[in-house]
This record gives sequence, structure tokens and C-alpha cells, in this order.
Amino acid sequence: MASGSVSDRFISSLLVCLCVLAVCLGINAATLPAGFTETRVATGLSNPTAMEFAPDGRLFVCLQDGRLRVIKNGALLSTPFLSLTVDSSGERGLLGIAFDPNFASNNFVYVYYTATTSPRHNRVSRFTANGDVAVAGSELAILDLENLSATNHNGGAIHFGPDGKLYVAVGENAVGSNSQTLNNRLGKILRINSDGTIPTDNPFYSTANGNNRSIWSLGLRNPYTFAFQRTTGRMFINDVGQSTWEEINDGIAGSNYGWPTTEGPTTNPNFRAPIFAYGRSPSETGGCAITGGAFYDPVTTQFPGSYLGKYFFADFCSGWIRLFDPAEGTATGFATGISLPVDLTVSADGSLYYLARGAGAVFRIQYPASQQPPSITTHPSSQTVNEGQPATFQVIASGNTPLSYQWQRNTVNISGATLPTYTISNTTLADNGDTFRCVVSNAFGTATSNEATLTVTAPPPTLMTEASTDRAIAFDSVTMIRDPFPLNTFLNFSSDRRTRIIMLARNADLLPGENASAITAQAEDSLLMVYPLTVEFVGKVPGFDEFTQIVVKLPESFAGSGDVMITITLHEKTSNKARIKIQ
Ligand SMILES: [Ca+2]
Repeated sequence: MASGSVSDRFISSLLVCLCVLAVCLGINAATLPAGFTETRVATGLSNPTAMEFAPDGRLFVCLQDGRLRVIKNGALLSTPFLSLTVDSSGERGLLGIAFDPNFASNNFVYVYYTATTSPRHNRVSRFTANGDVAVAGSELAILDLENLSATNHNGGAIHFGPDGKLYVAVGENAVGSNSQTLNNRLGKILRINSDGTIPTDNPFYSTANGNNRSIWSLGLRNPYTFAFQRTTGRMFINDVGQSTWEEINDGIAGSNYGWPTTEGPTTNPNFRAPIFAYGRSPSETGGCAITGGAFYDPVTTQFPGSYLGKYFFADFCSGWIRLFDPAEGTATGFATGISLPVDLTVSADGSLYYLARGAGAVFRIQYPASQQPPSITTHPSSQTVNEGQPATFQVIASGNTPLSYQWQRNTVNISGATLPTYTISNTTLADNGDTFRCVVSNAFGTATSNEATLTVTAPPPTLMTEASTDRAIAFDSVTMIRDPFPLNTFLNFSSDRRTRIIMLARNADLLPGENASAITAQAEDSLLMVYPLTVEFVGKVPGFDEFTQIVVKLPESFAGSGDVMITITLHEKTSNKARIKIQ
């Protein structure tokens, strides 16, 4: 699959010896992240090249020698679905498989293989399934490619796209110039209808001739594997490099990926650079042949949520599977110690399968439900309470027990707040606007809840009255004598000589930056006439912090006598009515 220097690697006798040794020693298990487990699904698969799930859940595995094997209900069926006569020299052979989008009704299965007819060439044929075997004589060749010379760089992956078209990855047959011409189909991704005809909306339909109108993208060297993302239809093409770079390319119609002019990252405007590339070393992150790619986008998500939308890719030589994050453009490690991975696929139940050529086996990687990190099922709710009332926030989380909880206020841990609920027993205005969230942890990870906001509202201001009456506790601001008050007094040295009254209030605290204008006041006489009052001073009563003194001027246009009822308004909240007697 392979790059120039290692192109024949998997057929070298040395490698065969190593593989046999690995199998004999049982060196099969990959090293996986914590929480993941691995099961060997099937073994005894001699020189496998590719695999694909049938829509009914059976797993079909291509063997290079032409046999298409079926794994059904966890068992490798002894009778192959197909036993094709193929040329399996070098990297030739049975290399790809796809199921018709309407497989459930038409039973069509497509394969890519090297035909033995002379001259040798690669072919895509359609077969009709009858249960677990192909109907004898059902082969219909839908694509016969150019004659081959070298035995390597055949490509071979085939998949149906979200548009119902069959995409075919073809290598350049070790002739770099093939990749840049529209005069043959080597070194390309092709796009054809399921009957082999060519869609008229192909990007080079009007510029290429004949069968070459099937060309969908070019400039590829050996695209051994590619994948579509189930939910978005996005396509990634894995192009095996020669001596420097392995590529993941964004599959976009009409693109030229640069081979052989460029390999790996490029700024050449004529080419579409890979969205990710890796070199030869170190072996932990480097390799020599990208062979396998699968989006983690299953019908049922089994792995932790952080895997969703990521892309697994494997390297044949380094024996690892890494995880590419398309959003970030970066890759991280996932599995190591795999013997010659050649294909990856994600099943509907969210397991990752890999095909290990060296082990002759299919493995399934799972994330058992018994090892679930926390997941927030009910987030804390925002709350509005009156000052002084309690406020309680609650989070509900699933996941393996024991779960531990740590509440945060404004993203800072609250000391001792380690229960599923957090209560502030006596809220203050200082709590207003603070946010509260909870970090839930267990042995397998953490989850942070949404933030809930606490809104603390002040109760309405209260004018102080004598017990059990509405008579205000009020004083002449000059004489400190209580009511009844004269409307004017010569003792007041203001120009109007209007009497000023000190009233006392609770819950009338000004916020920082506010002054007396924050409070408005009015008087209402016995005829329900309303008179605005001028608020001249607001301040704390020294030594009695809970009380606010408010100085108002008696109503300017009020000329009568008798009682008036005073109210004050602060922060849109209006107080009780307090009675003041006027002489
Ligand atoms: Ca390239």
C-alpha cells in the first residue's frame, strides 16, 4: 500500500516471518486509552486488505487472494461470499468492497480487484448476494481501468457517497505523471453511477474525454483508503506518500492534490494541500503508509462525547491508530501496537474495528458502558430570590459511581461545596449576578454543568411607622420635634422656609454610585391629590446601619392641613404609605 521504499513491505519474507512470530507470540492486543477494551472478532484472515459492514451488520473482509469473507454474528463463516480469480502479485488483488445504498432490496455488492485478463488491470464489479454467498454468474463489470505495469499503487477503496454515487480510489501505478493528467484514471478519485455510467455533473465531464469523465479529483499517489462522514457527507482521502509525507486530504470535487509535483503540505495555489500530514518519525506520530480512516460519527455513540466528529486514521508501518480533530487540525494518539493495520471502520453501535494484516484478524475496540464518565443530565437552574431568602442549586449527573461534586461560584471552587446541591441560606445583594456551576468527576472523567445565575432582588423600602399604626416615625429636621408639622417654619433658613421632615426607612440602601436622586417621594392628601416631594438627603443613621434617614421637603403646592400619606420609591419598588400630620 505502501510508499516507494516500503512498497513491497507486506510481501517481504522478512515481514511475513515477523508477522508469523507476532501471531505465535500472541502479540495482538493493542495498547488503548484507559477505559477502552479490545476484542478479537475473527482470525485466520490471510493477507486481508479491506473490510466493510453490510447494512444488516455482517462484516465483509477482502483477502488479497480474491476471497471475500463474511463475519456474521461474531463468527467467520467458512464459506467465502466470493472467491474471485485475481492477480495478487505485489499490492494487487481484491482491494475494496462497498454495498449498494439499496442493498436491502437489490442485494448488490461491489468489489475492486485486479483482473487476470490480459493485459492486467483493476476492475470494479457488481455481484448479487443471496444470503451469505454471491449468486453464481451474477458478476457485472462496471469499471475496467487502465492496463497496469507495476504491481504497486493500485488504490482500491470504494464507497458510496451521500449522493448515491460510487467513489473509486485509484493509485497511479507507480507512474507519477498519471496523477496529473485527465487522459487516464490512474492517481484519481473516480465518481460513477452504480451501473458504471458517468454522472454528467462530474467536475471534468466537459473537459475530459470518454471514460476519463469519471475523474472526480486528481493528483493522488496511492489513495488506499478514504471515508465519508455519515452525518455530513464530508470525505477524507488518505493518500500514501512516497518518502516524506502521509496525507489526509479534504475530498472536494475537482481538487488536484498535487502529486507528483508536491508531497505533503504545500502553498502552491494550483493544488489543494492536505488538511493533515505526518512524516516518517518519530514512530509515535510518524509512519510510512496511511492505511485506514474512519469518522467517529456512528448511529449510536459509544465512545466518550469528545470522540464525536473526530477521524481515526492508521499507519501501516508504525502500527498505530491516531485521532484527527478536523476542527483543530491536530491529531492525538489513540492505539499502538497493532500489527500492520490496513483498514478502519466504525460500526453502527459505535465500536471501532480495525483490520490487522499482520495478525490476519479483525479487532473491535469498545468503550464499555460500565466505564462511563460523568454526564450532566439536569443542569442547575437560574434563580431569582429576595434578599435574605435562601437559594439552592442542584445538579444531576449520570456515570459510574462514585461521583464527586465541586460547586463553583464565578468559576472558582467554593470551599466545602461538594454535594449534588448547593445552598446559600441567606442571600445578599452582593450575591446578585453571580454564576454557579458544578464540576462532576469520577474515575473516567469530568463534566461541568451549565452556569446558573443567581438574581437577588431587594425587598421594597419600608417607611418606619409606630407599632400597629401607619403614623410615620418622622421628625422636623431642624427642631427634631415630631408631628404635627407646620408647612413653613422660620427656623428653616432655606429661602422657601418650607419645613423639612426626616423619615426613617428600611431596605432603602443606595447602591454604590447612587445619590439621593435614586429615591423619589410623594405625598397624597385626603382628597387623593398627589404632590411630589423633593428628596434632599439620604443617608445612614449613624450607629444604626439598618436604617436609612430620608429628608423630604413638605409639598410645595400643598396649602391645606390635615394628614398626608407619604410613599417613597427606590429601584422601582414603592414603600408602604406612612401618615404625616400637617398643622
Ligand atoms: Ca498531496
